[in-house]
Amino acid sequence: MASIEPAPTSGTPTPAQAAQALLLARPASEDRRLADAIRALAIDAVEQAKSGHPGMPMGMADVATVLFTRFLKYDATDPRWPDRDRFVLSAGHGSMLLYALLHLTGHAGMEIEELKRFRQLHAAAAGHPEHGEHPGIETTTGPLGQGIATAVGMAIAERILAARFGKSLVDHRTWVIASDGDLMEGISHEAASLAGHLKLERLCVLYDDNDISIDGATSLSLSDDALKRFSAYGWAVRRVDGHDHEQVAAAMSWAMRNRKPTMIACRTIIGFAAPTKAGTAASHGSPLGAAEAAAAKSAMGWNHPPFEVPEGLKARWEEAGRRGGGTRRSWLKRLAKHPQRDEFDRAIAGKLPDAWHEPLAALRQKQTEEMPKIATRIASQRALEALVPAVPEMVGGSADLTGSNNTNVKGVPAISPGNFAGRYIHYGVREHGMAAAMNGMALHGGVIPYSGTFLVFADYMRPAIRLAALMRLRVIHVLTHDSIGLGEDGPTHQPVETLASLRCMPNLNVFRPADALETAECWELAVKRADGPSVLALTRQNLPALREEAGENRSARGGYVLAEATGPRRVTLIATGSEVHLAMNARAMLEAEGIATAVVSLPCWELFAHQDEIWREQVLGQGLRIGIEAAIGMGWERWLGPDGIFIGMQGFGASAPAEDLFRHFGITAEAVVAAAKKKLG
Ligand SMILES: Cc1ncc(C[n+]2csc(CCOP(=O)(O)OP(=O)(O)O)c2C)c(N)n1
Ligand SMILES: [Mg+2]
Repeated sequence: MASIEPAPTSGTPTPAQAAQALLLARPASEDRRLADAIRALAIDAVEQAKSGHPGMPMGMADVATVLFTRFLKYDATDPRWPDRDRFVLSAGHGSMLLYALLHLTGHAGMEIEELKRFRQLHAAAAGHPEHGEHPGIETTTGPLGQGIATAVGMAIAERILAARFGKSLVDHRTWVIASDGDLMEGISHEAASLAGHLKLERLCVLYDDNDISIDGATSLSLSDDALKRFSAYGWAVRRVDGHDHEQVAAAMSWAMRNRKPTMIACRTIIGFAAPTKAGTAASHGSPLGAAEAAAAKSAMGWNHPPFEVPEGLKARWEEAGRRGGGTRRSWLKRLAKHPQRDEFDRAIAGKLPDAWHEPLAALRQKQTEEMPKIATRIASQRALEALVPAVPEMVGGSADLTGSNNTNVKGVPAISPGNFAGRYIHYGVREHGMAAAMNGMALHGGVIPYSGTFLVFADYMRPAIRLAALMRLRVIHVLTHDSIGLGEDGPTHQPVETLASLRCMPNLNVFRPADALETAECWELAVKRADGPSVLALTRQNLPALREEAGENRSARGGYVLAEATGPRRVTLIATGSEVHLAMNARAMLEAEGIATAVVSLPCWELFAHQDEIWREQVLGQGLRIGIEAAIGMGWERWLGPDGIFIGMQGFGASAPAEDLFRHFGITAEAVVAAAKKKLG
């Protein structure tokens, strides 16, 4: 029988603490015990690490227990089984909840030693859940709001694959635990609105409705009614007592029968069982402290040494971890006999079809014959026309700019509410939600998401792009209208600092192709890249074709000499995208004056940076280096060295026809020639 220890510090119990005392005074059911094991492990790991967040795992332990012992479809012996339910801990600060669940259910690689190393270097049990650290961690979370939006993408991918391969292979759900902070974040609005619109009925959000965030009571900053909000988005909603296992179970059954995405608001007490800290922000993000930790365990009637779970209880948990074994084995049998088996395996493994690049190679060849003068966004559409039919897992989209981003391919249908037999998504004006959903699709597997918006709005997606880079996900962002070259829409729409800000992000490849041929090359590289995201920065305005041979993908090395100097090089003009043809014009003028000048096209800095240094030096040359890009120059010193010259933007753009803007801001061949001659003296 559990008993309440006197609080280590005096003070009147809060209403939450009084409610908790009543609950803990009852004889603990076996289900409560299962949840207590989570609480005890969370307390111990945070104490040992001397940092971490005990409150959320303690508050949500009951809900998570019901999910993992009765509803979630999984098999701890194979955490990557493709038809498993996806579980996303959006409130990533509660990472110990996930680690405790993985441990208790018997996942290899999350033994008790791992929990003892919580938050230490190279531990799978990192501060926040990190995808790749353990196969049971479906996604990296921590930046609030990302998890719930990522889960929307997982749920979309599930439906798309179910439409493609049928219910016998793809038939699973996505479960999310989200906190007050997750729901306060703007991205949760985009994600929930999209999920409601698409009728993602297999998505269930378990809202940790504990009224507490870091600053204190959520009433300090929040008066929304989350249930009404989600209901207005087209979700089915319910509120339950998050410490009542049967109420939670009934709501989960209801969610599984529902034809809408569901949100179950679970009323919980943060830090449940801690006598003085429960129900307060004090339990959110720091160790309880030895006295409070001991008192919490005593309140639960938990009499075991740190990190010890009694054998019987551990056995019950491990049994839950094997619950899905039979279902998984029947699924494997169905897969073995399935006519689309090879195709399913290939798509899930992220392997491209054998001849995927052939239509693209043919397009590149054709482009050298036709030398089209088109915008790179149009060239991108032509590349997609070659790629999308050849790579059935590519799923496109745009944040309401389909006609501007040219991300659609004729004849490829869009998905619509309840109908997922399509390969294009109208994300609406929800860039952030879109980018996070794309991460979820890539994480789910079997889908290669690409989609578009204007380059300047990369800032609206940045947190999700950052997670894609961190998680090494194959997602491709088509970002058009990439400079002042977009013209009249003016400085709000003209990116100037965006390229630099994207290039400084680790593991993101930023492509800025110079013509139609380079665009096809960059697309090939982006699709081929299985270990990270790519951005394609593309023009609104037409650009001349610059290359006459298509054999080798020259963009693959990130940069190359497009036109060599006619004599020993005195000048190297280094440019990207729309400024490469300008460099070619300047070269012609300098050469006409007897100044031997080469032009280097540098479509992808990251790939170029990976090349051998000697080769790079040869490409960039020993003469005067001039960088040309219609953007701010930060970062260019890397290629130009201390004596180089940068021709580009110094500040924001302006509203005018593009040609006037290039003249106004001094980004012209004449300006390049003048700068070169002045420097050469
Ligand atoms: C985008 C983002 N902003 C801020 C934080 C820092 N942070 C971590 S948890 C949290 C809020 C805690 O409240 P809640 O989400 O309700 O979690 P609970 O305390 O109930 O576990 C904040 C602001 C974050 N992780 N992500
Ligand atoms: Mg909270």
